[in-house]
Amino acid sequence: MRRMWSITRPGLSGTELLEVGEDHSFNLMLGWVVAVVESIGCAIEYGPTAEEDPVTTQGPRGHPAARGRTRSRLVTIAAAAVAGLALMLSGCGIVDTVTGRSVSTVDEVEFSQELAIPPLAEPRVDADGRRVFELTTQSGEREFLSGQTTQTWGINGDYLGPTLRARRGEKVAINVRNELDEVTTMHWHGMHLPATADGGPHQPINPGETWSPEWTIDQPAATLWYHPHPHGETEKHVYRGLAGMFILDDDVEAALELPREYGVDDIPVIVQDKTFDDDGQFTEGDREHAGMLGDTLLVNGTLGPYLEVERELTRLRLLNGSTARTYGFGFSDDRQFALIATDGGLLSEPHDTGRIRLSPGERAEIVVEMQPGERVVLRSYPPELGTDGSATRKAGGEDSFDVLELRTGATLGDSPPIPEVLVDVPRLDPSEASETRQFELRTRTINGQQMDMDRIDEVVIVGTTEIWEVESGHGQIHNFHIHDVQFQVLDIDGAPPPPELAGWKDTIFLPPRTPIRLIMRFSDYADSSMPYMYHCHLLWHEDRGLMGQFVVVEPGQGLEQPSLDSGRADHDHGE
Ligand SMILES: [Cu+2]
Repeated sequence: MRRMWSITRPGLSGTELLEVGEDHSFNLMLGWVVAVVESIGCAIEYGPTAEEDPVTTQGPRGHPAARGRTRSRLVTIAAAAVAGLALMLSGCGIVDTVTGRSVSTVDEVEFSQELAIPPLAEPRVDADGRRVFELTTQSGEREFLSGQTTQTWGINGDYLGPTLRARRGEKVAINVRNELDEVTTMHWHGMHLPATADGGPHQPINPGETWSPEWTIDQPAATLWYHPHPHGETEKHVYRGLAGMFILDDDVEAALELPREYGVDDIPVIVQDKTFDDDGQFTEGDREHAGMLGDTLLVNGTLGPYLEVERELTRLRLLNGSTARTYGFGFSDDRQFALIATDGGLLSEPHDTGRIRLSPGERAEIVVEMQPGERVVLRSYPPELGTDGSATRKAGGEDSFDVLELRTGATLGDSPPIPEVLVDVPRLDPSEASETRQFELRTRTINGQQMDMDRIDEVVIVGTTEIWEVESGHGQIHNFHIHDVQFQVLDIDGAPPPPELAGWKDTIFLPPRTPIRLIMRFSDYADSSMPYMYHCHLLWHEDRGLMGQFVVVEPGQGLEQPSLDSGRADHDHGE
């Protein structure tokens, strides 16, 4: 039996490889070596086999990663000692050592736990008509693995947080209390709102304190989410469990015949990858190009989940809540499904497809049809990353996972067919753009600069439309998230966007060296003293400096120096 779940770590550290990997010629050379070796058909297995290590028979739930790595290091040393000979004779050992190994949990997951549905938060309505939510960040523990207790963070609980829900036109107020021992923040990802309410690094919440932003919901129905955004620490805070879904409703969506009974035929699906150590704790710090890639999935915090489907049509609100991993979602029998919404809301019409790629932070609402007496698995197939050679493997581009099993009983409730037309998505007109800006992402920088809390990178005039050209300027993947606005994709390397990228988006995947033009309108909330963020949503990249700041100002308004120092922790980007 092959070890299917453990990532063989390279001999170099992730950081060292990242620096080497920045050199395109090295990547080309590596790609060439890999191609040659793969054409020879080498297959040296590293790590223990099931016969050698009984722990591995636990499949993807056993998490023998640490032992596998120890052995990998021994093998690495041995391989290095005979490097010259190995290269001449086969090359296999060296190549496998340098490039890592893909992960697959396909057909390995026991779907033994019912999918947890995050509870709907129950806000009170105050005298001013505001819907008031109470959130508390806290540490906790949970038994993900049978017999082992994992230390976690959560919101109003031990892991993840409740689903917030509000309607267009409503005023929301959210009290976020921080019961952690360190500074955090809470960002409303995808929300159009004042910069002071955004929950970025300039709104720190000190331990024991409460932060209380409020704003009026003024955007279409959508699947948004919330998560911390502390300067340099976002990866850790999200990875440990601080995140939740934020569903927006409106009259337009409500008038459509779509599945919308929460937890029945409208299901949140928050997908996160983890690696557990021998003690059942989340491992932190073992990173490849994209960041930390785990070998085990949690869905809504459930390991090995199944869902008892009750109706013919089920709406899945997919959220990639992972820190680094990009997924290629589809079903185990390759059935088609209807993509109905992306980050910022419904598409103009359903898009029938068999795959949807989601990079960290992206969402997709899909509707899947089931027959009575069926089982089908939501799977992540190797995502199309556009990378070459080893960069693909290092970014998780060869990995596949069984995510969630959908089961039906002997009968199913009726569902009306999905409407053929959904909503009007008015196209923003590039001829109306008053500004075009370029953003080139590299290993540690955007446009050659690392994030600086005290530097405003871009100044936008309120009420204007802009075009932002974003591109990964080297051989690795990134993505790009803009706070405050939903954007549209004008073109990708000059070509019009495919249907899945034709709707409202706030986060977009960036394949290597592929220019993507986005268009967006900054309609209101001018505030020259408080910036919004734009950044790579691969959270390790963000923490390392792939982030910048923009302010939205009134025409002719001067740029005030933001008062940015309250609660700010010193942070080293790791030069
Ligand atoms: Cu990045």
